[in-house]
Amino acid sequence: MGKHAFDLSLYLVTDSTPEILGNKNICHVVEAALKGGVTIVQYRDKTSDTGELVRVGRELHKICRRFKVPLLINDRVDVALAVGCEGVHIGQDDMDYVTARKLLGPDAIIGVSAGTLEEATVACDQGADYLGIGAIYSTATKTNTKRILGPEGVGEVLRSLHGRTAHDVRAVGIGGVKLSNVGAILRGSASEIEGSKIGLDGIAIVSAIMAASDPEHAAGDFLSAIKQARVDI
Ligand code: TZP
Ligand code: MG
Repeated sequence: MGKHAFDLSLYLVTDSTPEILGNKNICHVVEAALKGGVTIVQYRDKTSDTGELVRVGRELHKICRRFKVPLLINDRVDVALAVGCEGVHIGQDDMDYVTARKLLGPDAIIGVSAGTLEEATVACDQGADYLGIGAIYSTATKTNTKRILGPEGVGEVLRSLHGRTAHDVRAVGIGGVKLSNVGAILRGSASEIEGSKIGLDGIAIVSAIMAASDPEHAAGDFLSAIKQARVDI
């Protein structure tokens, strides 16, 4: 899978906590979400030990490959290497981008979390393949978020990045995304500068899919809402 072919439209971030996953099997939930149309998956698990991360990561990778969807690992470059998946997603407190790139090589997908324009600019200049910008709204899934940007704040980061860095980086928004606010997020963060459209390439979701009673249906609804919002922009 060529790294430049990846589609950020509907980005699923997993969660293994009982509050969100309940007693469901993570692989079943991810497979259902893939059937519903998720375009990229990040295995995010802050509690399992390394052995478990590698075991579950390999299972998830097998499933994602059947759907030709890339799998990224949150935080852990070593686990991504052990799983042999498409890449990682790193935050500001994780291994730095340059070292991660050295370890993973040019073909890996490396995404970086950015909560401010400064963080976004650095990640972009270093060559991150995409940015995860957030939090858009406050969320019980991650309570240590530094800033709540709102759709307008996300739009401001995207506009300020435009033309400031060597290449146009792609971006997803994350934090508090629900079916009822997808349209507002995509429209509220979109703008146009000198004829070029500036906006999010997709949205990243944890609980609204991972905790859904029917993750396939939930993912399908999100994909339709994203497509509809794109028509409107
Ligand atoms: N980073 C910023 S907010 C967030 C992460 C991982 C959690 C988003 O979770 P949810 O359930 O989609 O609001
Ligand atoms: Mg992290």
